[in-house]
Amino acid sequence: MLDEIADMLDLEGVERRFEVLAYRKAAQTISALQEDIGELYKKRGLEGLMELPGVGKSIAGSIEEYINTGHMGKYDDFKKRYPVDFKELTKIQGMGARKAYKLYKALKIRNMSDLRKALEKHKISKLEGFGEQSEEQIRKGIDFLERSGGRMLLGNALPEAEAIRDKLVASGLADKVLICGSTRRMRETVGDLDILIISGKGVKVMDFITKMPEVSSTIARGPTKTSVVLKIGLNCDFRLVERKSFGAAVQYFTGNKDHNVKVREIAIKKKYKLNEYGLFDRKGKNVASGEDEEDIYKKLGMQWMEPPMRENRGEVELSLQHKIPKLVQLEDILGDMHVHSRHSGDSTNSFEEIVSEAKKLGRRYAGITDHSKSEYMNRGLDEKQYMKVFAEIDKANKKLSDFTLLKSGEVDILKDGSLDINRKTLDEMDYVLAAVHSGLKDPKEKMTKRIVDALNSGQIDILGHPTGRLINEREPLLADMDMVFEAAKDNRVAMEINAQPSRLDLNDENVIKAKKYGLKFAIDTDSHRIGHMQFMRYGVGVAKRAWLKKEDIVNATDVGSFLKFFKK
Ligand code: DGT
Ligand code: CA
Ligand code: CA
Repeated sequence: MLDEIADMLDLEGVERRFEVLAYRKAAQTISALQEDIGELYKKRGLEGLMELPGVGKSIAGSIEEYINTGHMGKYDDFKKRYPVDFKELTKIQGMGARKAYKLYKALKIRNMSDLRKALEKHKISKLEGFGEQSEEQIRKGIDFLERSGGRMLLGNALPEAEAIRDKLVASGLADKVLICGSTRRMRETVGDLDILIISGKGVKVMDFITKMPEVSSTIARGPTKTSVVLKIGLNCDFRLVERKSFGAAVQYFTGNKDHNVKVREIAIKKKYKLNEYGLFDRKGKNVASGEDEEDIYKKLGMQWMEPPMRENRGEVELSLQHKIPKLVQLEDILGDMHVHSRHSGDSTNSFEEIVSEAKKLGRRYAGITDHSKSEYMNRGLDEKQYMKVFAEIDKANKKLSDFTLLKSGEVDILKDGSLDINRKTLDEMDYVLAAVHSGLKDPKEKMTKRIVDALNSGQIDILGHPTGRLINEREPLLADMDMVFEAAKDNRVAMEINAQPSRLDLNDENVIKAKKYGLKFAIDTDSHRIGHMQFMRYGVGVAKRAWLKKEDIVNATDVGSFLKFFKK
């Protein structure tokens, strides 16, 4: 609601730009809170709200009003003047609140269904300031939105699945609970959750599930399968499995389907029958009747592999030859090369907090990568400010015995392929992380040249979130990735696997491609909050899906070897 108020304030004209910023900032703060804002208010009242960064008296009052009454007067007033579903419409790429409001004024479009009708009648192309191309862009935007339809980010689905699993285990009703499906394979988005359970108390387990606070409604309930809709907007299938079938069920429901089809063909060739109940020989005896799926693979003469590999991308063939690589593990990651600190605008982390959290997670070094000056919205740093931060890093390091902070920056690659920080300052960095942040829709040739020129400058060590995509929100930038990878190889630049759940950039497919060029990778959390440092596992998931080994990862070594890699 606060974000939408900001959108509507923005329509009122430039005089209100400071209010727009205030509402945006407050919305950002609240969405990043670890704690539920209602809880915080219950505990600490209006005072507590006003202590949140960017939340002043007036906004705190609105929040209080909303918590107590379910309404926000300010929001309702604005809505009367701008009766448009901005939240829905601005999900369309390239559709800002301003454009949506123009469509409302001209064609009375209030929501998606109005917009679709207008598109059908080609009304938009005839509007002043819109035209054919603009109409086509809106149509494409809607298509993209639909394509992503209903798939939730792994970063939202996995913690929910784990919370449910933990509650089932804690209830004492289930002997074993395992999350399978695309979640176990660490796919970047998840269509639904698949949870397998062993329990001697089937009826009670199903009762427990349908009454969980996470569940909003029950789709179907049977003795061995219950399907529910979760409040977070995801479906979840629960299956009760007998102990003697558990291994087979885990293998089956982990998938993916194409992998399963291949494995079943191998079973048939070896005169077995494989299904979710077991691996049966000609006499109908289950020869892999354990809780462990590894047995199924073993009996078929195959080597077991981690679930992220199971996408039918050659892993079955490799497994038959017993050549499955030893994949990189979360514990192998000793450094985090992309961490923001409170020195630039969009983070609140202090060095102390970063070090203490990183240590807790088993890491031994971290690179501080505050934004550079072109990111003025985020109070990016100029040369002088970087030097000050570096001095502070030196000071902090003197006090640390078992941890190293590294000097870096998330330096902007400008439109002409140059970096927005001068050479002298870049030379002071332990390594340089650079990224594109603007003009993401530029044509392919222009974008390719921009990135390749930047890589050829010889000043970059890690290319941050190389495609700029935001899953379900923003398409990747257009660049010839073969040319990018080629240039990266020539200049010894590592590709980032950005572990933010909405980025996962590079994605698995691009990592597979980059690996063919012999490139190395940095798996980074891009943390803007301390809690983000735990996102590392999603980046490792991408790496596993691309079959990466420890040797492929520049930050899966000690700090000395990490730095040596970039000595040019
Ligand atoms: P999702 O939910 O779209 O993110 O992807 P999955 O992989 O979780 O797919 P889901 O939930 O439809 O089914 C879970 C697993 O069950 C799937 O990965 C493999 C297995 N499975 C589902 N349908 C079939 C099928 O028709 N044949 C075979 N062999 N396996 C299937
Ligand atoms: Ca699923
Ligand atoms: Ca399913």
